[in-house]
Amino acid sequence: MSQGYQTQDDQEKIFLVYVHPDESEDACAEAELEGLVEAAGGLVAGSARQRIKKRLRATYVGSGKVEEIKEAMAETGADSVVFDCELAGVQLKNLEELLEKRVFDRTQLILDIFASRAKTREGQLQVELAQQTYRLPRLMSVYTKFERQRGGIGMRGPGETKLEADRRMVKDRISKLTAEIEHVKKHRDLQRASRRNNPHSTVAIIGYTSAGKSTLMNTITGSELLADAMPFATLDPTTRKVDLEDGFSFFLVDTVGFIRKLPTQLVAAFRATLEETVHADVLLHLIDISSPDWEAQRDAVNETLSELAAQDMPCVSVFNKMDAAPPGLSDQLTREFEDSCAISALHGDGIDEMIQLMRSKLTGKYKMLIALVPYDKTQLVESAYDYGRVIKKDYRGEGIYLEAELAPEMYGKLEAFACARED
Ligand SMILES: Nc1nc2c(ncn2[C@@H]2O[C@H](COP(=O)(O)OP(=O)(O)OP(=O)(O)O)[C@@H](O)[C@H]2O)c(=O)[nH]1
Ligand SMILES: [Mg+2]
Repeated sequence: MSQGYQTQDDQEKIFLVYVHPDESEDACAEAELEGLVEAAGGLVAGSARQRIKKRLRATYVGSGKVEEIKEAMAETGADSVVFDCELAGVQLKNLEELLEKRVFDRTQLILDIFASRAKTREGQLQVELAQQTYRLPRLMSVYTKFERQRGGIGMRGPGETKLEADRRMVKDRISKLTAEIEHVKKHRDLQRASRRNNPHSTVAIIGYTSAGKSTLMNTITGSELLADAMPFATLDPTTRKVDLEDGFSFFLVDTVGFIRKLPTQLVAAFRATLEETVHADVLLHLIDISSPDWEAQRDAVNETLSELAAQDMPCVSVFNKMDAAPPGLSDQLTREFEDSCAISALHGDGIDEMIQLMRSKLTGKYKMLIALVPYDKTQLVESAYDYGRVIKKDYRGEGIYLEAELAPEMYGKLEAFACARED
């Protein structure tokens, strides 16, 4: 549990309602929702399951089910109820009236976790944008309920004007946030461009939340980022430079965790952050094979990658937590899947092989250059060692003869001096 100071007594008791159309998603979806509730500091009071074939406009689930949920909530002493879906404003309002408890949906739960975790200005802006975007179409229902509860002189009948004013306020706030995020994004683009001028490759660690991304980052770089079993421990992408013993260097980026059906508002708001992923040269997709749901989790990550149009990027599948996985599974998977390896980020096993595989993916992008570089550009020849592999270097009267495999950016800088291969 994240909030160590809370006792069981003051934790909010939350009742969970699962609404999947078929059984195939149950295990993954249910474990995930429980994890999210815990990450938000709540206590699971109980749960109900409804196979939803057709959502009802008024209450999402049928009236019989609403009654059943109400009874179960009374029995378990639940304070509130979360539905594992996205509810419309009118559904939230009706369900709250019928159940006489606070009702929220999966998106609100995730937004709540993000809001309490966001540390940097960028993270906070992104979460607020997602929250305001979620709020806008639901404003009316919030107000009708609010007004009815408070009542009293000066509070009666909000009327269209107040509602409209509130909508306008939220819209203004959304435009302001969007502009600020755009500003942050420009800064980020500049940073990325300056990294490009200094063309080490960028490797992004991606994966389902709690797959072990921050742990891997810590193991490789010796940093001390927060690594925790709770979902969404990492919200802000962190970049570190890694210098290997043989002189090869690259940037490693730790990213926000993905989950099943990441709410669209969050994908939109976190686009700037997630774009860090898209601009990487290679992805390390971490898959926690100690989880029985690893396949569904892997698919969820791939779906989000598609949304970002990043599904065809060079990618290594890294089966993590092999120390805690069923015996034999990691061997079987690495045999079955191309460009894959198995590691234990926690204990450091398999990391060297993973780096080799990652480098081979990078060198696939390298270009062969044969050049005669003038002596006033000696510095460029020296940098070639950092950004690729130098095969031959020879000091000649006319300049430095160079044969090397280079990252595209470095190739670009030396291309002007290309010459024919000597025999
Ligand atoms: N047994 C085992 N546990 C691991 C391994 N790698 C990570 N863990 C544990 O898994 C939990 C989650 O690790 P994190 O590194 O925070 O995961 P993450 O992918 O960064 O998670 P988010 O930032 O929330 O997306 C922690 O409790 C780690 O100690 C591993 O190789 N073996
Ligand atoms: Mg993390």
